[in-house]
Amino acid sequence: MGGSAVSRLIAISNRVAVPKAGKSAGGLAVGVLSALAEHGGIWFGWSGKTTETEPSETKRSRSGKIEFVTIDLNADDFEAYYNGFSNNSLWPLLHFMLGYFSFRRSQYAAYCRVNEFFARRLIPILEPDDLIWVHDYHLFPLGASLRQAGVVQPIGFFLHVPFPNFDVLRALPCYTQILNALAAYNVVGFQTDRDLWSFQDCMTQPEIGGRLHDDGRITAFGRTFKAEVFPIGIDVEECQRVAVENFENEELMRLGASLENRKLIIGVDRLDYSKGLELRFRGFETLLESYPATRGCVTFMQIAPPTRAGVRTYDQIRGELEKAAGNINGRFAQIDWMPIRYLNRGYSRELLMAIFRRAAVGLVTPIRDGMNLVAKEYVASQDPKDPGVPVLSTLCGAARELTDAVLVNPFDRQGVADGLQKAIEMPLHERRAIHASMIATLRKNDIHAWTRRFIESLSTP
Ligand code: ADQ
Repeated sequence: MGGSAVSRLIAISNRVAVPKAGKSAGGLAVGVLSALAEHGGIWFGWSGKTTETEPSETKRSRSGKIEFVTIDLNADDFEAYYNGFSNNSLWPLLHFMLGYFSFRRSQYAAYCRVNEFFARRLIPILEPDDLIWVHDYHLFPLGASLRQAGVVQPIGFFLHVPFPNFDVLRALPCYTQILNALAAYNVVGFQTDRDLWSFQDCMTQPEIGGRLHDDGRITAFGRTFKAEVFPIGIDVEECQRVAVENFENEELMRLGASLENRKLIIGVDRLDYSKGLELRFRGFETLLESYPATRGCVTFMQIAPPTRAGVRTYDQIRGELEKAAGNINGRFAQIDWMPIRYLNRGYSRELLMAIFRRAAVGLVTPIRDGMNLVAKEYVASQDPKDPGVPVLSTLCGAARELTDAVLVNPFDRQGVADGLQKAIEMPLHERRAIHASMIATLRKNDIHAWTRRFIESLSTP
């Protein structure tokens, strides 16, 4: 690992997921936790608490090799920074969904203020040999704020979500400032080559004036930096172990008994419009319409806990989804069979991995997703002797690696239905063959490789 073995890693994200019994971490948190567990270091970010007055001092706690350092945020600033600019401007923009996009200057100003506040609170804990790794779109300007305050240590940035092309990005009135802020990092990392190409294209637009060098570095806004692809992975062995260990627990037994001999199709997502859940329900409806033999023989279980409650669009999609599930169940249900089981809550990681192993099909059809770890976890949890089949959207990062999955366009209802039918009917020898090749890909690009490659790049000038 070169110089990185002696450097301390400082990971920074909006939210710090201090491990709690019975609570499972989301996508970004799984990656950051694993990087820090391996390397040791500090995880710095928001505590999850807001205050009406000036936020109190930073809080520190430790668990094994990881020190958690958290700060509270002012309630008004948090609302504008998080629900405002991060989730009403950047999230839809970065997922190519301009229909959900809105912009307010006051929210962007609060976003910059919160990033400066993060920098002010971080600086006192930094040491000369530290490697600083900033995560995700909430913190685009953090590197620039740290540089302005004189921080000279290497600072890297990883974007967990997609990066859109220039014609989408320029809907954001402050897009130049965002690109300028990204040029302050030593390394800017993306999930897939497509995200990197979009970023390179944005940086080299005539109005930006950047230059792409042969070695992949970019010079823009007076600075030269690396921009590279680091597809995030999972801990394959851990997923397999957790799935096997929990396969015979009581809840799994009850699930098995309730399914009788029906095949289980599983979907697991945060309740977010980017995950394409209503379209997914309609794709399943088309399966029941086009392939009548599936009626009474398959059960689709969608687990989707609400996120970002209080943000209008999130409350709205929750209502729409409940309506679609009720509508499809009303149309096709039989006295002893309910086509869709829609569970509007989170489950433990232990139970999820075991449910994945029980499911004949993993239905993962976001309309945009940086990577999508559920797709990878589904594949890793399978029994290699009798594996299930992922039906995967072409519009998520994971589809760039899991090329042997049944790939579908989530907007094409019939295509999703045909994909589901293909997965349901796939013969054992074919399921085994595609599973073996997907597992080999997941092992090569696992979470340890992700961490190692990013830290190596950040420690090499
Ligand atoms: P997310 O959008 O959160 O992550 P994803 O990559 O699928 O999406 O990760 C979700 C994680 O949360 C998985 O580990 C999953 O097991 C867990 N999870 C999901 N639903 C759950 C539920 N109902 N109960 C309990 N756990 C649940 C963001 C980006 C992704 C990118 C990741 C990592 O949007 O594109 O893959 O970061 O970079």
